[in-house]
Amino acid sequence: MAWHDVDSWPTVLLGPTLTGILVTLLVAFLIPILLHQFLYRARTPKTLPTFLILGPSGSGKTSLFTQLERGTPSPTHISQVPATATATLPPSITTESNRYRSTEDPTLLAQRRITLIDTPGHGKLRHHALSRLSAPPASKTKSATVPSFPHALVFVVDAARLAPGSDSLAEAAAYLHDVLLALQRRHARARTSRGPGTVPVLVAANKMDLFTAAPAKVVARALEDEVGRVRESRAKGLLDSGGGGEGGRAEEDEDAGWLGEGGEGRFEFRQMEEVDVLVEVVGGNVLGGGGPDVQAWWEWIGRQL
Ligand SMILES: Nc1nc2c(ncn2[C@@H]2O[C@H](COP(=O)(O)OP(=O)(O)O)[C@@H](O)[C@H]2O)c(=O)[nH]1
Ligand SMILES: [Mg+2]
Repeated sequence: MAWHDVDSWPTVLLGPTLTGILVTLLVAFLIPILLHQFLYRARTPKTLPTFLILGPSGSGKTSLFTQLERGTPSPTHISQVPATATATLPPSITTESNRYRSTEDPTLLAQRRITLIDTPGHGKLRHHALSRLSAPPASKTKSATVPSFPHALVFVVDAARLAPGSDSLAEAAAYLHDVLLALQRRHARARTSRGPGTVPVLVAANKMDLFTAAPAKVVARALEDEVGRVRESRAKGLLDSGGGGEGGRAEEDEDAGWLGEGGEGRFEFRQMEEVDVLVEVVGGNVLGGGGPDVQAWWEWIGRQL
């Protein structure tokens, strides 16, 4: 039977028959629905972008975590294990990828949610945070329970306790140095020439409500100076213990590393841009008589989405 015969199936479909009409209707209505389903699935991320909160003990990480989650800081306790929560961006914040979208757009709402992870700051518990910095990204880890590399980092410091020469400054800088070095190593390990992608790091200079708090610019300088001192002393320590032997050198090349490659003199956060780590120091406060001031931090979070 040829296709142009009166009773062949193309002729039947094109003719004014009930089957033809039904098939046409089905196709006309199903295709847009299926297409929408397909595109929507592909565009909606399965996991929310993760913001990892770290920093020394007492800097205000848990206060910030609850403030961003609930809009109010709650009484905090000493954190022993990482805590996870979902937060929604306040309406006043525009995300970078949705700058030109109408605020009425329903897809906007789905993209305004983030996952926050609060980590313990105590020296012995920092592995919780640091282990995530060498983890594969969320898109590669199948299970949600396995720690994955975060979308961005929030390093909280107490801006009122960063006086030059103080122990608290030394502690904050040593932790920050280790975090930045972990990110630099991750970049060096990447097999593709494009690298593992940029990592935004917010240094949240907290407790700006206290009159002893230094402004963000001063906090940035103090941290840069002290991180520079940490990298000097780490390099010296390695040379001393390396002993100049063959084994010592090989180990040094693999495991050590000078933070901010290339930069020999003063350490600056800008040197981290070479390894796609973008550090920004922004001031604010979670508590305080005048109420919390976390708007600038929310704006930074919005710029990373
Ligand atoms: N004045 C002031 N105190 C704060 C601020 N944020 C946190 N704190 C206090 O700092 C202390 C440590 O806070 P916490 O969130 O437990 O720090 P964490 O150890 O980093 O989790 C608590 O007593 C908080 O009340 C702030 O913005 N201003
Ligand atoms: Mg805490």
